[in-house]
Amino acid sequence: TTALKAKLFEKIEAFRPRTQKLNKEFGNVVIDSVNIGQAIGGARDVRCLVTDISYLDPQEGIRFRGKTIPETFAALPRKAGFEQPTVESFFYFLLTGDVPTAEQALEVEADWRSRAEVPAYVFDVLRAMPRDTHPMTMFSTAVLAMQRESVFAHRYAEGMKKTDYWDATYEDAMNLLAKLPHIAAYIYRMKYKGDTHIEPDAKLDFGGNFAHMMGIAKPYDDVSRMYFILHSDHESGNVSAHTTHLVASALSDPYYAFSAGLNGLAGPLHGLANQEVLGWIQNVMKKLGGKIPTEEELKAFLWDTLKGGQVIPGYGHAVLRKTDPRYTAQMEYCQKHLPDDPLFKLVNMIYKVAPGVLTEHGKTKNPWPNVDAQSGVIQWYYGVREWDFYTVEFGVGRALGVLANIVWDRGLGYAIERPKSVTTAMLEQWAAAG
Ligand code: FAM
Repeated sequence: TTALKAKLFEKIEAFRPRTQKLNKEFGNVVIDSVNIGQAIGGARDVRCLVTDISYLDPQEGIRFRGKTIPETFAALPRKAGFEQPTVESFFYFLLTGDVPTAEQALEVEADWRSRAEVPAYVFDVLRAMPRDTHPMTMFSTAVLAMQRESVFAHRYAEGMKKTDYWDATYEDAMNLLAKLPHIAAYIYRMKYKGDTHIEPDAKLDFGGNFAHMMGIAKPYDDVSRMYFILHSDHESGNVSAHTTHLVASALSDPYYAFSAGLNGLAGPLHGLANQEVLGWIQNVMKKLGGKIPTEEELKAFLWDTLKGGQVIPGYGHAVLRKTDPRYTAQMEYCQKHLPDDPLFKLVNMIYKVAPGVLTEHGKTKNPWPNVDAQSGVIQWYYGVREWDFYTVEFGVGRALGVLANIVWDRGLGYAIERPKSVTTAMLEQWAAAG
């Protein structure tokens, strides 16, 4: 067993009594009520999920384990020559709540390295799919195809004790995470780079190896580290996290659960928005014959989109009510590394114009940008111009959060999820009764 696993075991053991006490002694304490608007409107704001891994404040944005994004990046150790912390150090932090030492982060690196080999049949499965299949479909299929490797499923079939569920889930989560950069990069090179696969380099960390297998030079390794960390977790209620949690609650193993979560991430209102942002911008430029629009022209395009009944991708959020700090972190990266990039300038111009247009339009509760409004610019700049791939990268990052969450779900013994539904006639009766 590794030091990380031993520490996690200690943490889970120490935590369990808190959850058990709340459930047994305070189970009846009311923390929210639900109205008709919420029942019809996607359970918005209903407090009925628990996670200690991240918390999303509507004004401030995400905190990972109590730390804001700048605090997280400042706290984590860096390897010599890296501008960004490693994904491994971040995962240690996300899983345990403790900032790792440089040595502890290296142990995660070694652990993932030992689990990194992707079974050959995964590539066969990918190769059997039509090349114009969306890369998210390929990514999710590759994850699902590996379900036969599940330690959880095998041990469950052998009669594993409930208190060991977290252990088997942890093994699956670590095995999966270790393989995701290779699978994602393989899909990229197969689909878009003339089917030229680049073998992983065992010396490299998660982000560095991903950049290497994508075939993109420095500083794309640091870009990847930052990107994966920023996209990791956004508390429990978003579609990808909630889906992963829901499916895992049936004791479906992490392969089933994460594949399902990816399918949710593939929706245009969720993770696909980052590809939609680039598509929207390119469309604007095409209509202007390749020219960068003026603010007035941009305004007109925003209104055209809204009048056409479409959403402005990358703007609005179900919980956030201010500019997403994940947007800000990426904007600051751009200001430092690509201040004169025309696409970055255009995205900044949208930031100047879109909130006013959306406010005047008057529908959205949040006219400010989310993470997806900025992430594509960075990818584009470093040469990843096939924007339908962006959500796959989001998915690699999101795996860190959702898999850490389901390890803890099993550690704390969360129940199978089963909310109650009602009929429209019941809602009408309650409505009439006031
Ligand atoms: N452009 C146009 N209309 C918008 C809008 C936008 N960017 N954001 C919200 N609205 C509309 C929304 O469609 C709804 O209209 P109807 O009343 O006609 O149904 C109305 O404003 C009220 O919506 P809301 O309460 O402000 O937002 P929701 O909580 O229902 O939805 C989002 C949240 C994110 C789905 C929504 O803002 C949206 O569609 N944004 C564009 C897509 C996007 O960027 N998604 C990525 C979100 C991101 F953080 C992520 O998951 N990666």
